[in-house]
Amino acid sequence: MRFPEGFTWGTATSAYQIEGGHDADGKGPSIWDAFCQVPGRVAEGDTGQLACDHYHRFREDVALMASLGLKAYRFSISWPRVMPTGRLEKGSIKREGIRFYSDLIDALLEHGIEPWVTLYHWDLPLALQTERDGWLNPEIADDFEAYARLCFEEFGDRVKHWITFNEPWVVTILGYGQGVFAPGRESNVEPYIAGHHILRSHAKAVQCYRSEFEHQGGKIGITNNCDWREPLTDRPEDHEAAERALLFYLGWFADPVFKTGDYPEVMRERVGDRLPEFTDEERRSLLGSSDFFGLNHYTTMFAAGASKDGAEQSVYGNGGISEDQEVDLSVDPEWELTEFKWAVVPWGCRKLLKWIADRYGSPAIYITENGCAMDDVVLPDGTVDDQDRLSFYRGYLEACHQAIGDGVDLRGYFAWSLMDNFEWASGYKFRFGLVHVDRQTLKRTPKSSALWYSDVVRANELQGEAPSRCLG
Ligand code: PNW
Repeated sequence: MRFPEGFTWGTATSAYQIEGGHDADGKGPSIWDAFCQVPGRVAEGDTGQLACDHYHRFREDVALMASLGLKAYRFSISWPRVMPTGRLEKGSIKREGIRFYSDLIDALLEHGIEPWVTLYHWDLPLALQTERDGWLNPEIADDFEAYARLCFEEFGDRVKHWITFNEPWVVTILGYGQGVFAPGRESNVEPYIAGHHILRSHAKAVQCYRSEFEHQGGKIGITNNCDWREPLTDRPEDHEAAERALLFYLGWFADPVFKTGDYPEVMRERVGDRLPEFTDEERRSLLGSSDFFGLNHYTTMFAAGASKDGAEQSVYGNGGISEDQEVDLSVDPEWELTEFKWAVVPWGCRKLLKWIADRYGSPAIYITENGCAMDDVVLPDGTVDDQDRLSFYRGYLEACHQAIGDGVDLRGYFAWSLMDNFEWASGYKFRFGLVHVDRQTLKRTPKSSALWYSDVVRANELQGEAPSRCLG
């Protein structure tokens, strides 16, 4: 099984999950620094204060990436590390923070690893939350644009792939709807407002990049997350429920950018006044505002038309504001579960890719995250023989390959994650990494699946010379 020439192979991380150095060199606090201090919000009272200490040890980590044969590395910039207050004010830019990312980018390029940079992976500067209501404030679009411009200016000579936002759905539903992620708010109105201003902020940053930095010759886009929703039965109401669930999950953020410049009709009908309206100019600037379709995909659930006693079975509830969707979700008890309780269903990945290609006119898709949490059983030699993760990656990469066979324009795949890290409200309990991180000593050791994954990468590089080492 061979992937198309030029297919991008990488891993992904995010700043707060790996960097540590939470107050190093004048970094400002983020909403996640604060959220971790609220008793009970994060398992075991864990925080990202030290995390993988990547801020101090990034050169070792880049060497690990090189040893895995990675061609691309997706990471995020911590906004409060480069702009501690989040706003462009006199003296508000931290040169030390900029220096860190600049050195990281140089180290990657020296190893032939292409940097893919996410501007917002959830660590909002705390002052923007406490003083200005975070993503609920329309003016945040100007602050985000100023921050994005700074990044383009400082790093755009070397960074050719930008992602404005990681997973607006998580920011809004988990951060403003269910309150399980920072800033910890619970509402059935605020997610739609926050989502609205995230989309406006995205469009502004893209406009800025395209009008002022065209000469840098890079690409810019947005990454959304979506699980697959399979109709529970052949009943029409279950088919409608599955489609509705996908539109509330992914269509919410993807239709405005890739299809119509506006929210899906079914959301307008069901959410009514709680769903804000775009101006004509905003619609125009949103439509076409992504050079590629970034997708984070993890799992699959069945969807059925809602019954009153509908069960919620996912870790984070049913994938949106449930009363607005009226969809019951469930899983097949036969499906294998990861430690995170997300079901392993590779065919769901293939179907979702096809659904995206069909709905959005075959965009260039990059899977910017896919992976699983599995327990690490450490062997006496310090390595981890993680057969479960290995079979997860084999299954999902086969599904990706099949999707390409179905005509989907899939251009790349980033494994989540490079190494075990701070898994948000779950702290350090779950291990998503290709590299084992020993939390006592912060020693890092490749797991067996990491070696297998690097075989896939290298086999593709060899272009037909070593079929026996290829996937399948
Ligand atoms: C993503 N859901 O988060 C994030 O981009 C990563 O930072 C994170 O570590 C990874 O997936 C694993 O959790 C998600 O509830 C969190 O559907 C929750 C959901 C999806 C993605």
